[in-house]
Amino acid sequence: MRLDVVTIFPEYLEPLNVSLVGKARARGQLDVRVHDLRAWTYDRHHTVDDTPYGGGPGMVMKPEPWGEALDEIIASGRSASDAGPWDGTSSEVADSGDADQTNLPTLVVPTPSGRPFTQELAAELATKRWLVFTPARYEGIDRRVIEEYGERTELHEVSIGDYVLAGGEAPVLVIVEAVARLLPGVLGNAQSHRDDSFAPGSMSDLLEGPVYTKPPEWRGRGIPEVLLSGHHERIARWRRDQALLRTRSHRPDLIERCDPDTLDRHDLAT
Ligand code: 6GU
Repeated sequence: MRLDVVTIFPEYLEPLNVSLVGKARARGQLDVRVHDLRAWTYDRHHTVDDTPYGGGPGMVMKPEPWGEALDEIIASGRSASDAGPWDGTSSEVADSGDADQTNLPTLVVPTPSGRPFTQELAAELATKRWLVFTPARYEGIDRRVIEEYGERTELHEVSIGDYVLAGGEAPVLVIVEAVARLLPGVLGNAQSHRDDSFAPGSMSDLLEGPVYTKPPEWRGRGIPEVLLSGHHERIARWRRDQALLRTRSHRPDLIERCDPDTLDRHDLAT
């Protein structure tokens, strides 16, 4: 998968060199390209923002640098091989130069007014061969940029939660990590995300309960007896009860929303 990020703070994306995403890059599973938006400005001060039409506080990011940056990045993908390895399940055809979307990226626009980023959207983005992220500072990007590229490409405006950050760079790190770990071969063990909290069809969308490892006693605290019992059925039941209790305490909304058929008699008694 190819990932491009256009930002006025390229150094904010340095963590993409580390850990899971860094290793996926080193293995050639991810082709990450970070671009400085100011490379597409031509005045002495490399201006990327201006005052909002209609007045009000803050600044708005000017459309021209974004338009030139996105045009150039999109044009760089006009030959299909530029997007790196692909598993062959989708059409990878020679560039015909016409308006088909074969070699166009999916744009991801981080914004607090976007649709909520969920595991489901992460899984959808993980099926794409090319994502382009446009993290903004200030009060956001001139709307005409979103309109223009929303007509030319698939585009998702995405929020990572109900709080306000100073810019979209941290959300890009969040989204890229959530997507990268779903790519085939990136996580060591294909089972490791099967039971994730929020994974579709996992422990019926409950939060995960507590976990323990050696030593068997630490600062006078032991391990729940059942985990030492070797009784797999009782262990599974205990884990489910713990997941239910934790979900009821931290995320009662998930229990309200869940399919009642996924709860058994024991669940209802917990
Ligand atoms: Cl995607 N951007 C900003 N600036 N703030 C946010 C956000 C995004 N998601 C939640 N808060």
